[in-house]
This record gives sequence, structure tokens and C-alpha cells, in this order.
Amino acid sequence: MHQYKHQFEQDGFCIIKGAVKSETVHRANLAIDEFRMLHDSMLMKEGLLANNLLQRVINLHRSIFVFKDVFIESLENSSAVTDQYGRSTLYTSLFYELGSQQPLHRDTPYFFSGKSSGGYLGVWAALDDVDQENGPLMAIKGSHKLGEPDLEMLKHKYHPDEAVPPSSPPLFDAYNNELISLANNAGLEKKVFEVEKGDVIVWHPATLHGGMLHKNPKKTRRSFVMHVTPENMPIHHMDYFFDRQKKIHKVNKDYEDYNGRLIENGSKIDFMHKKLFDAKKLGFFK
Ligand SMILES: O=C(O)CCC(=O)C(=O)O
Ligand SMILES: [Fe+2]
Repeated sequence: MHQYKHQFEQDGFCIIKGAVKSETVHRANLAIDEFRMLHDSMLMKEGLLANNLLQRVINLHRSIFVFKDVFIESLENSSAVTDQYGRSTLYTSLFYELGSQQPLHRDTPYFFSGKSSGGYLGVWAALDDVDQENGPLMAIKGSHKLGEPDLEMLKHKYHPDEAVPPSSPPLFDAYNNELISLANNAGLEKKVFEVEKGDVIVWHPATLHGGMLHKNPKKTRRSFVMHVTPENMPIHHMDYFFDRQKKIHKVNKDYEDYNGRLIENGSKIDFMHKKLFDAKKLGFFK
């Protein structure tokens, strides 16, 4: 068995060193510089930079095409894990220059496939070296094996008289806080990922993970996160996660075949959930 597959099963995540070629990382960084040079004044005016940096840009691969190569190389070099439930396709992506600084969480309430594993995986590629200064990714070892907290209790506490909506931040936070207590009680250890550009981290959908404080925003943390699923996997959000009676229907998605892997088609790019753009309007960068 691949050593990283063993690590994934045991810890709920694995690291693949040097999965993305340095030449591809370099091309990605040049394209990002070019994108910023062209769009910075508009992004600034629209309030779409954080600390003067890009943060949580959804589906930027629709404008910066080299990210598709980052996807291909990341998946080819992690495929013992990422293709084990069916060949992985790209569902959505996130790009960061300023770290997410997100508290520990499971992705499952927002990426709910109805399966406990095999529906979705997080694949994270470093485009900068990352240490304690620039908001490293963190994860709780073995947290994918913790069961669920009392979902009914949580649902009734936050949405007593209504169905849970697709997104409910207070319920999401409460759910994750319950899991953090379970992890603390079980004495699970926190791993901080100090990695080099080109390294890739894969996490299980139920692994608690997040971003540490980005202490020095002068030092960017460029990273590209890929949310991958097998072909035509239905993905739902909190309304389904908290209501297991709801039937999950088959879907037939529209894909681009890029060098032998499927990438879900779409035309929009979202900046920090504040503003949507047509990729065409932002232009295409190689
Ligand atoms: O990059 C990070 O700091 C966290 C990203 C994350 O949690 C996600 O993409 O699901
Ligand atoms: Fe996440």
C-alpha cells in the first residue's frame, strides 16, 4: 500500500511532497501576478481584497487556466487515495493568498453526498512555502473516525420551527464545536502543516481542519484548494445534511475533459461571497 494511503486511513489526511512540479508552481505564480496586475485597482475599489490580498476566490481556475494543471498533477500524484472511490473530478476550487484563518470544521455539512466516505475529498496544493507566519493549514489527527454529535438536538436548538436552510452559520459552528469537544475528550492531536510549494495535502470529508492565524500578511500563503468528487456525485448542503429523510436524486453534470480528467463546467467566479463575475469578463490567463 502507498505510504500516504496508510496515513490517510489512519490520520484522516495525508501529505504528498512535491506533487506539483516546480515549473507548474512557477507558472501559476506568474499567472496570479499577471491577474493581479490587471485587476488590482478594480478589486480594491470593490472591496474584494483582504489585507491587500486575494482571499477565498471560488473557481478561479475558470480564468487562470494553469490551475487546471495544478489539479491534474495533484490528482495524478495522490490517486491511490483520491481515485479510490472512482476517478476524481473537479467540483469547485478555492484560491487564497491570505490564509483562510477558518476555525476547525468538517466540510461534510456543506459537501454532503449522503455517503460517509467516498463522496467528496479536499485536496490542497501549496503555491508558497508555508510556516507559522503565513497561516498554515491545520487538522486534527484521527478526527474522521469520531462519530457524529447529536444532530437532532443541534437542529432543534437552532431551527426549532423550520427546516434547516442550505447554509446556517450558527448551526455549522455549534456542530463543529461539539466535534472539537469530542476530539479534545479523546485526546486527539493537532497537526500543523508546514509545507513547501508543490506539496499537496488531502483530507477526508470528516476530518476537522482549518487555517491558523496568518500572522504576517506581507508573506503570502498562495494555495489552491480543490473539492473533488467522483463523476456525477450529487453534493448538497446543510438542508440535506441535517435531514437524512430527504431523497438524494441522481444528477447529470456538465464537464470539460481536461487532459483526461473531468472539470465541472461553469462560468462564474466568486470573490469572498461578495461579488460574482463572469470568467470571460476577467479574461483568461495561461
Ligand atoms: O485553506 C484553508 O485554510 C482551509 C480551506 C478549507 O477549509 C476548505 O477548503 O475546505
Ligand atoms: Fe474546509
